[in-house]
Amino acid sequence: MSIKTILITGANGEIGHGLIEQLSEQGGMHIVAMDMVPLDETVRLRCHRVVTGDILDSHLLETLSTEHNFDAIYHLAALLSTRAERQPTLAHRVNVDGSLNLLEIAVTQSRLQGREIKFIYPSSIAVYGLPDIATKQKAGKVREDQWLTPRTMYGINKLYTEQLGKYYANYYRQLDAEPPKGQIDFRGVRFPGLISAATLPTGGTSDYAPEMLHMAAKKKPYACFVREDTCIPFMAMPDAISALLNLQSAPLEKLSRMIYNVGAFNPSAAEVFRIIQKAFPKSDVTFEADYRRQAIIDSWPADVDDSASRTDWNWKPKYDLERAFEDYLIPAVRERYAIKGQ
Ligand code: AKB
Repeated sequence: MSIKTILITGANGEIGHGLIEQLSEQGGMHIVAMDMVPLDETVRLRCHRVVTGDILDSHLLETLSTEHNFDAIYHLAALLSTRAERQPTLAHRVNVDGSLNLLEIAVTQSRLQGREIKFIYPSSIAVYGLPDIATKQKAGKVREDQWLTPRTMYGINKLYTEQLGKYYANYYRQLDAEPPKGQIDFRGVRFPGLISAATLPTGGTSDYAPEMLHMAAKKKPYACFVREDTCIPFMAMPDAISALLNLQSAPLEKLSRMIYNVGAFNPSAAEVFRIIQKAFPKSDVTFEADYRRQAIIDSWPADVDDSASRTDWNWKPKYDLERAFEDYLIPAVRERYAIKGQ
C-alpha cells in the first residue's frame, strides 16, 4: 500500500487536534501539519512534518508544494465569527486570500502529479443569515440553498470560499485553449457549533456551549452571552471528525453536491445548562446576553436539513444531545481537569 501525504492547515485548532489523532490512528499516511503557532506536543508527535507558518505566505506554500506530493488537503485554518467581526480585514485576508492560496497549491499539485487532488473544506452554519427570530422559528430545518445571506464577515468569507472551491473544481481556466478538467475534487461540510472535551474554541460565537461546559468542570463561574432560549445546532467533536473523514472517502459518483449540511442536535442554551448542571450541580452560570453577539446567533438557523448527507454518504451522527454529554463530554472533561488539578 502506498503511503498517502495529507496537508492540514490550522492543524493546532480544535478540529485539527481531533483530525490528526484520527488520521494517525488510521495509519498509512504522512501528515504534514501547518499552523501559525507551534503544534501542541500531543499532536506534533503524530505528524510526519510540522510547519509553523502563515497560509498568507505563498512562498512558503509553494516551497511545501515542491517538497511533497499531496493526495488531499484539509484546509482548516480560519478566523472564527466573533474574532472576524473585530478584525474584518484580517479575517478576509486569512479566510479568503488564505483559502485562495491553498486552492492554487491544490491545482498546482494536480498539474504536477497529473491527477485529481482532494480538497476538504469545513464551512459553517454562519453562511446562513435569517433576518429575525420569527423567520428563524418559521424556517425550521434550513436546506443548503436557503437563506444564504450571512450577516458576518466570517459567514461571507465561508460562503465565498465554497464558491471558489466550486469554481476551481469546475471552471478553473475555462478560457484556456485546453481547459484542464477535474483538477481538484472539492468537498465541504457546513458545521454547526462544535463541542470538544479536549480543547476550547477561540473567537467563535457558538463558543457559549463549550465554554459553559469547561467552566463548570473547572468549577469557575460563567456568564453566558446569549439568552436562555437561544437555539442553534451543535455537534460533538468526534462526529465532526467522522463527517470530514466520511465525506472525504465517499465515492465521487455518489455525491450530488459539493457542500453539505451536517446536523446532530440543536438544544437551547438553557437545555445545555440543565444537562451540565446535572453533572456539575454547583455550576455557577448566569445568562447575560450581549445583544451584539446574540444578533449573530439569532441570524443562524435553529436546525439544518442534512438529508443530502444522509442519503449521499450515509451521514449519521453517533452522538445526540444526551449521549454527547453523558458518554463523551462530561467524563472526558472530568478526567481532563482532575488530571490538571484544576
Ligand atoms: C463560530 O462560532 O464562529 C464557529 C462556527 C459556527 O462556524 N464555531
